[in-house]
Amino acid sequence: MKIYIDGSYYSEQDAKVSVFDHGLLYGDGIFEGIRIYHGRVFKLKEHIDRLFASAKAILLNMPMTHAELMKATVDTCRENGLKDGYIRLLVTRGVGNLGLNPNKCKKASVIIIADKIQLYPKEYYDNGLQIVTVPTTRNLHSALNPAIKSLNYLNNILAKIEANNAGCEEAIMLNSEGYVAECTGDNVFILKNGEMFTPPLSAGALYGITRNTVIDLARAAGIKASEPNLTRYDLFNADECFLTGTGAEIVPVVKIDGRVIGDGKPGKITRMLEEAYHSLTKVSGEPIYQ
Ligand code: PXG
Repeated sequence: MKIYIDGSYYSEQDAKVSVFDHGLLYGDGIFEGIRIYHGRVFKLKEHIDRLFASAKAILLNMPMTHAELMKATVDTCRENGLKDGYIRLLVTRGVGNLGLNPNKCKKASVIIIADKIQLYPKEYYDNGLQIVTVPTTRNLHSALNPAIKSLNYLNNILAKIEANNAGCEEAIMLNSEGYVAECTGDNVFILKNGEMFTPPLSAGALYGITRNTVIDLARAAGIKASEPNLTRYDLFNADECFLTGTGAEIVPVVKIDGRVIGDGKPGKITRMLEEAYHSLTKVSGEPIYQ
C-alpha cells in the first residue's frame, strides 16, 4: 500500500509523522472518510467541501486547493490500483513545539490512505442492529461543534466503548438537553406514518454526506423528510429506524434500549432506500479510471 503524505508516496512502514505534529499531540486536525466504488470516488466534491468547512471552523490554513486535494485523492487510489475501498483523508495542524499554540505550526500536513474496505457483517443488514443509548452526551456545539470532523474523536470513542460494554456495535448519543444527536460514527433516521425524520445539525449531528444523500433519495421517492428535535420516545415509537454513514451506508435498526422498533424487522422504506442508495453507488461519483 502506498500512502500519500504532503505530495509524496510512502510504503506502509515508511509512512510516518513527527511526534511534534499537533495532530498527534492534541488531536488538532480534521479528516474525511470517503468510499470508492467501481473505480469512482463517491461524492468526492462533497467530502472535500466538508473538509474545507471543518478547516475554516478551526482556523486551519489548508496547504492545497480544492482541486489539488481532489486530484491527490484520485491519484492515491490510482497509485494503489484501488477500485473499491475506503479513503481516509486527514489534515493535521502540522509540526510545532510541545505547547498547544497552533501558530507555532508552520504548515499543515495532508495524509491520504486508500485501503480496502472492512464491510460490516451481512447479518447487520439482513436482520438489523440492536443499539443502546449511552451516558456520554454529545459535545456541546458551543464547546466543540460536532459539525467539525476533527481528529479529536474521544467523545465518540467513549460512547463507542459504552456501546461495546452493552454488547452493541453502535450507540445513540443524546445532547446535553436530552435530544437525540447521532450515533458514534453514523447519523440516525426514523420513519413514522410514512414520514422521515432525522435530528437537526443544531442537536449535535454531523452534516453527514450519506445523511444528505438519503434525504434527497427519500424526497425523490415522494417521502416527506424533516429535521426536528427527536427524543428517545420518538425513536422507541418509530415504525422504522436506520443509521447512515459512508462505511455502513444504510443499516436497519430493530431494537433500541430493549424496545422493539416496528415489527422487529428491517422496515420496507428502509429497504427501498437501501436499494436506491446502491443504485447510486453503482453509477455516481467522480470517474478516476478513464
Ligand atoms: N456522524 C459521525 C460522528 C461520523 O463520524 C457520520 C455521522 C456519517 O457521516 P457520512 O458523511 O460518512 O455519511 C460520521 C462519519 C468508523 C468511522 O470507523 C465512521 C465515521 C468516521 C470515522 C470512522 O465507524 N463516520
